[in-house]
Formats: sequence, structure tokens, C-alpha cells
Amino acid sequence: MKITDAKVLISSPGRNFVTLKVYTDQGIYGLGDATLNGRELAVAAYLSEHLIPCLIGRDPFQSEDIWQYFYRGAYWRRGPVTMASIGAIDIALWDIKGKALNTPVYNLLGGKSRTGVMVYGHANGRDIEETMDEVGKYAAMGYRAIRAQSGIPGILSTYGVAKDKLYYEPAEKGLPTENLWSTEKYLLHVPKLFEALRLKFGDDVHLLHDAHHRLTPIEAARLGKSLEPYRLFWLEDPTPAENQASFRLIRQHTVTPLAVGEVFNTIWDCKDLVQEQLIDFLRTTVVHAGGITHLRRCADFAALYQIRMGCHGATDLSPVCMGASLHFNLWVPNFGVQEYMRHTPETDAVFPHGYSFERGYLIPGDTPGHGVDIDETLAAKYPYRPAYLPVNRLEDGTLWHW
Ligand code: EZ4
Ligand code: CO
Repeated sequence: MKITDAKVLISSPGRNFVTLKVYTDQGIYGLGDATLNGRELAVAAYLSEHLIPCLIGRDPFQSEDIWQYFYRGAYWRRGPVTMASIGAIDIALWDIKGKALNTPVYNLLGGKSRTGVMVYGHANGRDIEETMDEVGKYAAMGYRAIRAQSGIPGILSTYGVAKDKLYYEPAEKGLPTENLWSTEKYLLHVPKLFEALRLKFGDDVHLLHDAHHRLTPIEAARLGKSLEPYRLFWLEDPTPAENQASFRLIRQHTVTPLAVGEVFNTIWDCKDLVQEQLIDFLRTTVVHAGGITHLRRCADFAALYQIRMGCHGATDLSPVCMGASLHFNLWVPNFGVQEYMRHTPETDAVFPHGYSFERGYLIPGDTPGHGVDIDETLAAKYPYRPAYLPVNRLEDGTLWHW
């Protein structure tokens, strides 16, 4: 089998997605997600200008060799743009292999290790009361794991708190907006939210929280400690992880489980965190870490240290990434949970898919490949629109973490 062509499709059904379509001489094509929130066109150009010309003529079954060729052959290794580009190709190749062998991708990895993939939803409100109502709605939909975020008294807008509840989109159209942030107010408020949630919902539901890299290590340690009575499933991104050693300090002070890695793009980003057992869950996902080929390597490494996978699954990861991630998670032995922010009906229409939600789990379905397609005619109706995540400043104007 030979790769005959590949093209990059950019579509914005409510938000921007970059999709790679790889064609073969046997009429089979594969799809990969190449979306990098707020830097979409950089990945599109990296693929079209630099990788696709080298991809044509290769055997799609040699996905390992192709991965090594693009990773090592570039000389300039790693980084989100490079790794999302390699990731898109890798996802598309696994899709082609599954279709050619008439089997779902999870069978190529080692088969089902479980019946479904436990997911967590995003409950968020302007205040504790509204967040409690939202958690109630997710519990009623059957979710077993729910992330809770609440607006903070005295802070005008809080990242992670949406206006549109079921279809929250973190990026905003146009150039980046700026939000104000106060760590002091946040640290006082969050424990109150989780105290109220445990009182109302009891112990049966897994509760999660995302600090979005806003805290220093000692502040994160304090938050983890103050949340211990409420037994979180995890506290996510307590502090930026560029300096992996920062997590030693948090770990010394708290038994609240820690999750990190949605911005990681290779195994090197988590090397010390994993080897020193400084985290409990690795958040890295298929597209941003070079596809299934490299994420599998990260997961096997994490498994040696009893760390489980908790892949990123926000709306800026396209349904193609979600499809691939679900096959990965159905197989991966050290599975923890998968994030699941629902895509809008507009997005779902552009990306017809076989996966479905059942009582708190996503089921990838048995379609050969990863089971996600693209309706190109519909996709063409939604041209690219610049959109960015907000930038955060402290109340005195200081540009803060993340
Ligand atoms: O900020 O996906 O856990 N989820 C998150 C997301 C991320 C966005 C970044 O593109 O933190 O909302
Ligand atoms: Co996050």
C-alpha cells in the first residue's frame, strides 16, 4: 500500500479545527486531527509545506518508521506545532490500517481492556449555587466523574466558567481578551465549593478541579491540603510544569491526587514527574503528543510508576482526536478517566462519528479504523476565524502564569 496524497482541511463549525486527510492507492483514506488551539494555521503550514511532500509514496503500514523519520529527521525536535503535525499523520495512519484490516483501532493496540471509557464532564457556574445545580445536571445525565469550577467573588470573569453550559468553548473570537486574576480570592473560595458539593452529592461521584496553571507550588500545596477532606479524584495543573521539580514541593504537603500534562508534547515533558512519582494522572492526549505511537510510549512509561492516563478532551480537540483517544483508552491498561467536553451539534455534523455516550462512559463503536469521518462539503461552509484563549493579569496588571 502506498500513500498517494494528503491534504489539510480547515473548518470552523463554531470553533476552528484542522484535519489531515491521507489518501492511498487502494482507495482507503485516513483522518488525523491537527488542531492546536490559537495556533491552527502554524500546524496547517507545517504539514502542507514540510511533512506532506515527504509522506507521499510511503507505506502507511510503516507508521513507526514514519514517526521516527519525522521526529528525528527534522533535527528540530519536539514542540507543540511539530508534535501536533506528526500526531495528525500518525492518527491518520492508524485509521488507514484499521480500515485496511477491517478492524477497530483498539484491536490493533491489544484489544479491549474494559467495556467503556469513563469520562468526566464540566460543571461550572457563576457562583457555588449555580455550580451545584450544574453538577446536579451532569449527575442526572449519568456522569460518574464531574469537574467543578465556580466564579470567584470579586473577580469579574473566571476561565473555565462558561455562559453556554453544555457547549463551553474556551477560545474567544478575535484577538485575545484579557482577564483579571486573584490567587488570594481563588484559594479562599474553592474549598467552600467542594465542601458544599460533598454535602449535597455525597461520596459516590468523582469530583475534579482544574487550577489552570495559576498557582505557585506553595499555593498549590495549600490548595491540595485544604481540599483533602473532600477527596478529589484529581487536582489538575496546580502549577506550570516547565520546571518539573516544582511538583516535589506540592507532593511533600498533600495527598490530593495530581493531574498534569494537557500541554505536554513528548515523553520528555513528564520524565521527572513520572520517575519521581510526583503526579497521579498524565493528561497528555493523542494529537498533541505525536499521535497514538508516542502516547502509547508515554502511557507504558507512566504505568511503571503506577500513574494512570487522564487524557485532555476539551472542545478544541476535534472529534477525530476523541475517536482516536477512545480507542486508545479502551485498550490502555493504566486508564484513569477521559475528559469529555461535548462538541456542538454543528461540529458533530461536520465530523460524523461512531462513538456514543452511555451512563457516564463513552463507547468508541466497532467501525474499522477510529470511526470518525469528515463531511467535506459541510466543512467548507465554515471558513477559519481567528480565536484565542484569554490572557490573564493580576489585579495590578502583572502578566501572570500560563
Ligand atoms: O484550557 O483546551 O482541562 N481542560 C482545559 C481546557 C484547556 C483548553 C486549551 O486549549 O484546561 O479548557
Ligand atoms: Co485543563
